[in-house]
Amino acid sequence: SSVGEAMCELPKDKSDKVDWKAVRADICKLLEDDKYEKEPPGPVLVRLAWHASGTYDSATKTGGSNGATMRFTPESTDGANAGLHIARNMLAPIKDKYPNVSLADLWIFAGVTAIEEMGGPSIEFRPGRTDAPDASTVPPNGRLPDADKGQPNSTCQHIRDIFGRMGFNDQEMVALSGAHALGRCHTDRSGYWGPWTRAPTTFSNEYFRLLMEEKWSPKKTHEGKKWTGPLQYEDPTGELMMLPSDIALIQDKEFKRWVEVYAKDEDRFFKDFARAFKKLTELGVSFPEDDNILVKLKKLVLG
Ligand code: ZEM
Repeated sequence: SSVGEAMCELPKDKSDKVDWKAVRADICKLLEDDKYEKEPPGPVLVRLAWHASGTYDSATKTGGSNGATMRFTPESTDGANAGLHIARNMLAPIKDKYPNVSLADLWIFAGVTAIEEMGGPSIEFRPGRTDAPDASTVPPNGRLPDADKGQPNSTCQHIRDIFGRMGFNDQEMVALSGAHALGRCHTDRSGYWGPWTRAPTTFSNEYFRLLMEEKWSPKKTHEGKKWTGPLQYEDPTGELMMLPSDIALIQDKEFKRWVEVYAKDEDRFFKDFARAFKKLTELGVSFPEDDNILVKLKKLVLG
């Protein structure tokens, strides 16, 4: 559609003028800001980049990170995006400081930077996303995955439906899920509680190791009282959690095959994750044929 084409134009005049190294330094400052000592911003910035991208529909070529449409309703009010205004607000001063950076690029660049700074793989980043001027290209709500859709029998089907719509295969779905090494669930955002790992600001293959090695059972109590939240799983200490959609990855033979691979081989996980995350965050974005910008960026940002 003409809308899609208009939105995909590379703002050559603008992203050429961006000092990406300086933008990265400001994101790093945010990641380390004492103000957020209790809960560092890295994980929620990764979730923002993922949810900005995860609305893509390959059949209609709508949704995705281009446009930064999560600024608009109804996307901003999608239950799946609860709490992400926190991440968007954190990045607003950086957008103000660098007016030539599109918000759509900044949301992805912040996620990529956060992953790298938390010890993850380096991920190729290309600028070129533009900001939609209004709500006319906002995708409908309901395109992001539900943590307990179809329990107990069809959660795997739901995961395949959602990620298949974006164009991912089983292996990529499992690799991407490894981002749950990071961060935690917040009862006031998703209704779920707790972190997946004991090192929620370190990017690692710990999520897969824990999935394979711990005994996971439905959470019954919380802080001495009956757990009244949605079905989630806990390890024997009750300190760590898994969503029904995480447990689905060890209930399905094909998914589990990849969980086992990544639990044993962190290098393989890093490699596959980096490729899949780049693909995710570029869905629906068109870049210029000649990748001079990318080359320049690599030099600038990665040295
Ligand atoms: Zn998540 N995710 N996710 N995810 N996610 C949460 C938090 C985080 C699902 C899901 O329902 C939830 C991917 C896939 C899937 C991150 C990254 C990625 C939370 C908790 C839920 C409920 C939100 C809260 O309460 O704050 C489901 C069902 C998924 C697929 C089936 C993929 C893919 C991700 C990135 C590549 C991250 C980093 C967080 C932690 C956020 C934070 O604030 O700590």
